[in-house]
Amino acid sequence: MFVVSLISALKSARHIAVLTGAGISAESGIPTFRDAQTGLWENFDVATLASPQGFLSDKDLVWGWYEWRRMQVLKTQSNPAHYALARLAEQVEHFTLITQNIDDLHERAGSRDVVHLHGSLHLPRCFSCGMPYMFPERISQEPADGRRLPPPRCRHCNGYIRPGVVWFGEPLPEAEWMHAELAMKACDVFLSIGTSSMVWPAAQLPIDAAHRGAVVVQINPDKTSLNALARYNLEGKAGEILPRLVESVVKAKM
Ligand code: BV8
Ligand code: ZN
Repeated sequence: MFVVSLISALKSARHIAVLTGAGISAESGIPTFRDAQTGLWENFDVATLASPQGFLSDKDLVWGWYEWRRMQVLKTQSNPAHYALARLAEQVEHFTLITQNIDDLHERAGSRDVVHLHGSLHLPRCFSCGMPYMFPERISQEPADGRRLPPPRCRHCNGYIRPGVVWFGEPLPEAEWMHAELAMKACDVFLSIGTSSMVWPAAQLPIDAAHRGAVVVQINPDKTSLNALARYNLEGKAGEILPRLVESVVKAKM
């Protein structure tokens, strides 16, 4: 199923770095960024919705979108791809899992120290003073096609609560970015999984890893700009490929 040299590279790696994108959560039923937006958000451009300008121009639309997405995540569970990465982490001395995703499906599959480059749905904060906001225990049922929802207000300064994510045009969190760059510089193998490699600067990580001589492996059903640089392009679904790939590595280590 996998070429011997790929298994051998993974088996002998001291440090494996992984970058995941929305594609790894697709088999959990969470639509990827590139999939058509549905319902209320069908005719809105994602890059506008996921931006400070978008929020400031229509807070209820944007907050409603994130609450709809958060409900989706709360109602779903990790898939075999998430579990396979948690298992792979146990096979190697150093393992860094970097994600562009704002869901917690890696954590719920047992992955630890996940580096969230684009923040998290579960860490809302005040747009004005940055004060963290605690979601109420009771989970509201969002309608299937979504709805506008006024964001809560900050109890500290009465500002608007915003999602704890990195929007387009906003800088990535410094500590997370440094962590990701260090892993890119130190790794022997870099796995890029379920990302269209179109969002920067995250997309730069596998490119720089390849340029410094790491073995870059891409897992994606579609071709991306990384195909030209990756040493191995495994075309298919992460939930099908990753469990088999990790099983092969575990067997090779026996
Ligand atoms: C910034 C959180 C600067 C919100 C997101 C060059 C350098 C730096 C910046 C830029 C640059 N060029 C352009 C920019 C600006 C911009 C950018 O990249 N624009 C793009 C559109 C060109 N970047 C930024 O604005 C970044 N900020 O650079 O700040 C700065 C510095 C100092 C001071 C001020 C500013 C911030 C970018 C972060 C944006 N936030 N998410 C939210 O989620 O709502 S990005 C968002 O896009 C998500 O994180 C998501 O992950 C990502 C989309 O990418 P993917 O994850 O790849 O998902 P996608 O749907 O695209 O693809 C899914 C893939 O999965 C597909 O390939 C599909 O085939 C595959 N797939 C499907 N099914 C499966 C599968 N794979 C495996 N298995 C399956 N079953
Ligand atoms: Zn505040």
